[in-house]
Amino acid sequence: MTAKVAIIMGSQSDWPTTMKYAADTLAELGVVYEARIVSAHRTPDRLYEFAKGAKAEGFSVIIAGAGGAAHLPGMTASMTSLPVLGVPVESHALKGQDSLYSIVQMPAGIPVGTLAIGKAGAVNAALLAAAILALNDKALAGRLEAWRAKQTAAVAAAPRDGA
Ligand code: RP5
Repeated sequence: MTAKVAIIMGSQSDWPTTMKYAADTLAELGVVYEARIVSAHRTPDRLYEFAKGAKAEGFSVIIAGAGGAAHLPGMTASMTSLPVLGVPVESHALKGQDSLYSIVQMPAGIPVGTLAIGKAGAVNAALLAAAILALNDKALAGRLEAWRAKQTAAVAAAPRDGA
């Protein structure tokens, strides 16, 4: 089956800490994805080829995660009209605030849907990507509702020690 969601990241180092959680969440929802390393700084030609060809490859949504001077989501969005969801990776020096500011302050005209720093942002990017796809996929819409219901059911009514 063709992957509908592309997960791209600036470095291998973004995968275990952050972007893997986007992939895991999509897998839980039965959404086919493809994960690739595409660096705006180190592999600019790869970025160009990916972004220009993403629609023709069959992708519907792009999740782009990067840290530090995080140009990947914005540069990707500049070269495709597919929805781009940006995940700021938590950096060592500035705890991801640099990543967040790099991604979130896009000038008017080229949108990047920016999520929270780190794991939470990666998980939510996947949930948003699934919600976008679910607009035209009833079965996925059902799985997404079930995922949310399971999460709700897992919240205890009261706190306990050692949990
Ligand atoms: C960014 O630089 C990557 O997205 C990563 O978050 C950060 C550091 O990359 P490495 O030096 O770990 O490869 O481009």
